[in-house]
Amino acid sequence: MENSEFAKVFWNIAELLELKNGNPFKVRAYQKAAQNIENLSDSLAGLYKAGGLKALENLPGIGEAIADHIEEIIKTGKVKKYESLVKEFPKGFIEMMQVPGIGPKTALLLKKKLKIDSLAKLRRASNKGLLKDLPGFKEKKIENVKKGLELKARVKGRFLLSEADRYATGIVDEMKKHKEIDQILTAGSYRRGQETVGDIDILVTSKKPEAVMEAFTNLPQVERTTAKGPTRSSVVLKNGMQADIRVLPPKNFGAAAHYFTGNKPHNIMIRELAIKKGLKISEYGVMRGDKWIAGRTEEEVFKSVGLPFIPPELRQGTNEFELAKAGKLPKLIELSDIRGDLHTHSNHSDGGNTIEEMAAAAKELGYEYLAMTDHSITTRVAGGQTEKVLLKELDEIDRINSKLNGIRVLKGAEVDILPDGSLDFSDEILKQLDVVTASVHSNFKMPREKMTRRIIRALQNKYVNILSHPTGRLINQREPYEVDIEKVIREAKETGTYLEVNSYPNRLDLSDIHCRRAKEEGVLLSINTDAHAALQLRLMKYGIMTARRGGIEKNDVINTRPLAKLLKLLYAKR
Ligand code: DGT
Ligand code: CA
Ligand code: CA
Ligand code: ZN
Repeated sequence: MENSEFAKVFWNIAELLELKNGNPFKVRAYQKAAQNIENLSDSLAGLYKAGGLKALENLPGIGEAIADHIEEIIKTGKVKKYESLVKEFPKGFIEMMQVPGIGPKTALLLKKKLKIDSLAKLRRASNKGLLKDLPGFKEKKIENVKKGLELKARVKGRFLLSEADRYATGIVDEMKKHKEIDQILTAGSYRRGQETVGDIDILVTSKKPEAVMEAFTNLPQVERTTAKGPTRSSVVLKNGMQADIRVLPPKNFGAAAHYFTGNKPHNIMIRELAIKKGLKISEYGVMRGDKWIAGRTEEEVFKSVGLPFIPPELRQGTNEFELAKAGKLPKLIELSDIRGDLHTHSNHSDGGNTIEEMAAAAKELGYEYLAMTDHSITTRVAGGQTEKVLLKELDEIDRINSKLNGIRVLKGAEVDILPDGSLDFSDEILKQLDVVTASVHSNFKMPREKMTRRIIRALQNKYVNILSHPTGRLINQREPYEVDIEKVIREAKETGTYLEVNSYPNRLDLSDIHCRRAKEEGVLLSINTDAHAALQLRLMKYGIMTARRGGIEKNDVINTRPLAKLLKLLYAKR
């Protein structure tokens, strides 16, 4: 049983309780549990096996009740509470509710008037134009339902990078235990660091392919095997994701690694380049006529067409060949360049750990600094704090800093950008902080102009250092709010505000494309985790992958600077 499966049960329980107008604290508790579980790097089942209920209860956001549910799922595969909740709703209701833009009222109306109780039926009705006859279905509403259906169709079968990572890493670790395996590599969109991954592509060299196939199809992560051959197999994993494996002779490994890393347009471009040089590149190697001339390593493949190694994240079939030819490939930022995290939460707002625990975890990662940016007043649901409470937190940070060695906790806050663009902490308070990140957490559905003006006004505040998760999108869940990101980028440049790359796996916001735009405009970035628990500080790698796809280098990112330089950059706006 995978973490994502547990999380899904709790998301669903939260949703159903919310529909019943259940206790909002309970709803929040289930959501929090689900979110924390999704972002856990250890497996829940493993933790339970090693430490029982106690180990579960020690996790952030997991109380006794939820730990019991987890145990129940492990032992019986289901949760009674959830099953009985589901029974309280009409058939198809829950499926409909999963379409963004459809709430409970709409779902009931659709059922009553048009007998719609499945996505397929909804799609048909929408295509036939039947929705417009329903009471309250104006153009805007119909548009929203259509968009929801589209989003639903698009995300089908794509998984968050973090989920692919958890499986890929688990599988590779497990496979490495087998002595028959020499080289192993996960290729495909996962290796390119794409924000979502369709399936996992694994390549192996081995003298005993059959043994490898045996090991692969018997992995604990495997739900069922869909194809098993002497050198190729496909399986469906426990979360429904497909994984393919290929065993190759060492002679072909580099060429295959290159081919299966893709992407497809990149592959087509390199093949055309090869043809111009009288060569042929395939997944088996580089050929001149009938003669195999290269393919053991990816470097060899690139070299055969006169190019340096192009990092996987840049293999997008855009301008990477031009850059490579001109010797202008960026030297991409690496995880080890990061010296601290500038957006994190403690139990002063909705985080699961104390400031001290967060600081200890940051120190363990080798960081020099960690900004505590707990929520301000407006985000009440997230435990936002009043100014008075914040002042107490600042005192606590002073106390902690006087005890700590080798790491400095920076005073910060994540302030809400209110609908009119003002902030919910006064400048009097903000000026006492080292780091202020500002973000939109409410009123997402504003017209584009108004939202753009709202954000720009916040950037103009001289205490705001960072705009957090600038577009508000939630991958596979929510479209970004309507905002003129070009204008925001220019205003960031104008005001000396930094833009965040939020590493939370369902945010990755700024996206790779927007990172690239920001760099072109000379705007510096801050790659942060938005960690709500100490373990989540490790999410940084996903922000790094996203930035790398955007061609970002060490110097483009403020939190690669040593503390003194960072502070200078943070205070430069005042
Ligand atoms: P995904 O799995 O949808 O997230 O994306 P990828 O990029 O991992 O795509 P996948 O798994 O279908 O194939 C892995 C790589 O194999 C792909 O990035 C490029 C290569 N490839 C697959 N099909 C073709 C093809 O028809 N032509 C070329 N040139 N390359 C292909
Ligand atoms: Ca793939
Ligand atoms: Ca594949
Ligand atoms: Zn945050």
